[in-house]
Formats: sequence, C-alpha cells, structure tokens
Amino acid sequence: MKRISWIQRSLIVLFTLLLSGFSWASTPDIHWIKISATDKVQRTAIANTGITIEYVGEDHVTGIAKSAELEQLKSRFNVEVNFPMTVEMMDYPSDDSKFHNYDELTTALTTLANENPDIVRMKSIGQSHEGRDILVVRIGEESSDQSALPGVIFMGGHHAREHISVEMPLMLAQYLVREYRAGNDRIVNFVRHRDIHIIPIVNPDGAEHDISGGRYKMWRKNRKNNGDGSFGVDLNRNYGYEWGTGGSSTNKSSDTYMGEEPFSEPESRAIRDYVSEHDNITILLSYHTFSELILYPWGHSYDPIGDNSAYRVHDTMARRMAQWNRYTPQQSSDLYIASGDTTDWSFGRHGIISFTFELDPKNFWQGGFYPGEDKIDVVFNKNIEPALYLIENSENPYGVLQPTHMKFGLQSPLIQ
Ligand code: 0X9
Ligand code: ZN
Repeated sequence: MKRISWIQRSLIVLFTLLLSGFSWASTPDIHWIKISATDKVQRTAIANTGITIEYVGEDHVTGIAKSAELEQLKSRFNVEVNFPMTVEMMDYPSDDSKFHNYDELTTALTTLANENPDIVRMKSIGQSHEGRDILVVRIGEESSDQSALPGVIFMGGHHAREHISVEMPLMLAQYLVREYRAGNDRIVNFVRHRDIHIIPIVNPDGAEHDISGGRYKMWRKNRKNNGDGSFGVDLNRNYGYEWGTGGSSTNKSSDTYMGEEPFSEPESRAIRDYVSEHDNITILLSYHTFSELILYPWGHSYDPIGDNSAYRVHDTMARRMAQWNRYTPQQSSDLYIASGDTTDWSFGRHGIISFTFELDPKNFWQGGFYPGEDKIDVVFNKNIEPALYLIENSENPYGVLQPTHMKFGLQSPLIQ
C-alpha cells in the first residue's frame, strides 16, 4: 500500500468536503448523511428504511445512503447530506500492504497450518457465491480430543468494507501460535485445554469486490446476483433467528437486504453448519468495524435476553472487556433494531454467549472503514486481551457471575 500520513488523509477529506458542492460526478453513488435522531426508536425508524447507520451520536446518526434513497429519507427525516464519498485516497491492495487480500490471507493461514501441524488445522467450511473457500483455522494440541474441550469461535469479514475485522482474527491466530511456541504459559494452557476456531473472512467475494479496480467501493454485502441488476445480500441480516423482523430490507438494492429467506446465502449457511456441528462452542465473537463498541443480543428486540443469568453474563463480560479496549458496551438494539444478525442467531438458537465488536476507529473522521494500515496494530493491541479473556472463560462463561471471579477480574494487573 502506498502510505499516506494522517495529515494527508485529513487534507484529502477536507478537500473532498470543499469540493462536495461542485464535483460529485467522479464519486460512487453513495453519500455520507447525517440524520437527527435522539433515541433508539428514532434510530430504528431510520434503519428500517434500508440504509446503514454507521455512527450513533447523542442527537444524530451518520450513515450511508444511495442517491435513490435520499429523496425518501428527506421527506421523512431531518437529513443533512454531508458530502459524497470519495475514497480515492486508498490504494490497497498492493504487494506491500499490511492488509491481506483473499489470496494473501489464504497464504497466511496455509503457512500457519503447514508450519504448525501439531496445533493448527485449516479447512474450508464452504464456498462463497463466487466459489471462494471460507477458511477456518482450528487451534489446539492434536493429542487432545478437541471437541470435548471448551470451544470458542472468532470470525470477521461479514461486511466487505470492514477490512480490519479480517486482520484482527488473523493476527489472533498468529499470536496464539507464536506465543505457544515461545512457551507463554497462559497461551500454552489455552492451546492445550481449549478448542479455538478462527474464521477471518466470512464474505471473501464482497471484500475482493471492495478492493478491486484501484479504489475502494464502500461495498458491504456479499456478491449474490439478485437477478434484477442488483447484487448482494447483507450477511448480517441473513441469519435465521427472528429473521426479517425489523431493521433489514426486502429491497434487493438496499445495503441491508435480508435475502430471500433465512440462510439463503452460502456464506451464512457455512457459519450456521459449522457452529451447529461444534456443540462445545460456548462463546462467539464476530468482529465488525467501526465505532468502538461491544454489542450483545438482542438486536432484533429492545427487550433484554429473557434468561437473566445469560443477560448478566453478556453484560459482565462486555463491561470487563471494555476495560481493556475502552469500547462502549451495550445491547445491540440500544443502537437500533436489526434482525438476522449472527449473534442473535448464535445465542437464540444455541445459547452461545455472543458478541459483536465494532472495532476502531470511533468515527468517520478517524478514517471510518478505511483508517489506513497503521490502525491494524493499534486495533490488535487493544483487542488481544478481550480475545484471551473469552478463550479463558469459554470453560465456564457463567463463572464470571461468581463474586470471587469478579473481584479477581477487577483487580487484574492486566487493566491498562
Ligand atoms: O448493522 C450491523 O450489521 C452492525 N453494524 S455495522 O456497521 N458493522 O454494519 C451492527 C450489528 C448489531 N446488531 C444490531 N444492532 N441488531
Ligand atoms: Zn459490519
């Protein structure tokens, strides 16, 4: 990647703003918009139009809308069309990029598995619409019966443009192997006594589309040909728990198109089948970007999870992890209602303690979906301890409710 500094990046954003009144022609048909909204009900009404909300502020949200959606939005809400998106400042991928395109990711995972056959196994759990393998690496000592051990699963890359969400799980896998080899007691223990599944990219077609052609496309969905000239289903609206009950769209052109039916997509089906086959999995984390949030079910309903203990486990773990990454912990629907996401399904169907992380940055001004490769290490360093915490507690997630456990947790020297 040709590297640009923060100053250059800011200047380009500023330049774009200054030009926004004059030069829309060369930009993709998407706009950053700001809409007044002071509570989750108003935000849900906005989400129900089928646009994506990317940032939630106290009295407004910012999001992305296509030109065709603007008129309808303006007739219903107080909309400020801030500026058309231009992302020409980015030129990932290229050979020196720290970000991994699909081939580079495949090579990195294959290398990890080939060089560490005693603790890493890689396989395809299914294929995308365009025939790309969706790869999992499973980490654990070969001698142990992994399926009998406490299982935890990490995944990233549901949304095409959220590239750091792919780097984080890849780096997690590499970190675990590296530290195991270095004899780090804690990690050796995990590799010995846990069954760790890592799926860095759920939506490879979308990600490849986003980075093709020399500039980012701000693509979100997969690449299903919808047959009407539009492409893509929002994989995080396609899971089959309370599917289609709010915050997703039946409009095929919408960025939050839910698909023809629950699990209509090979990518979400691959996750469904893989998770369902591994009933030792007790904790799931799905990485997304951006906003710096730790989210937990429900997303389809304002109600908290009915099982109060399960609610308290999510709440306790989310607040604990927030002490490390400084993200905001909250129930997903506190943002806005959205149905058909991964974590509502994994908890609702399987009782798996489930989180969505919206990784760095905090907002568009810090780079939004494309914060630059310098952010990769920052994100990893902030989020490695939460990941290890989940691996550790996959043995007994409900143990975090024990007073002794909480006391120990709060006194942990690991809090920065
Ligand atoms: O809307 C999403 O799918 C996630 N945000 S993103 O910007 N990465 O697209 C958040 C999902 C959280 N779930 C609900 N709000 N229900
Ligand atoms: Zn996302």
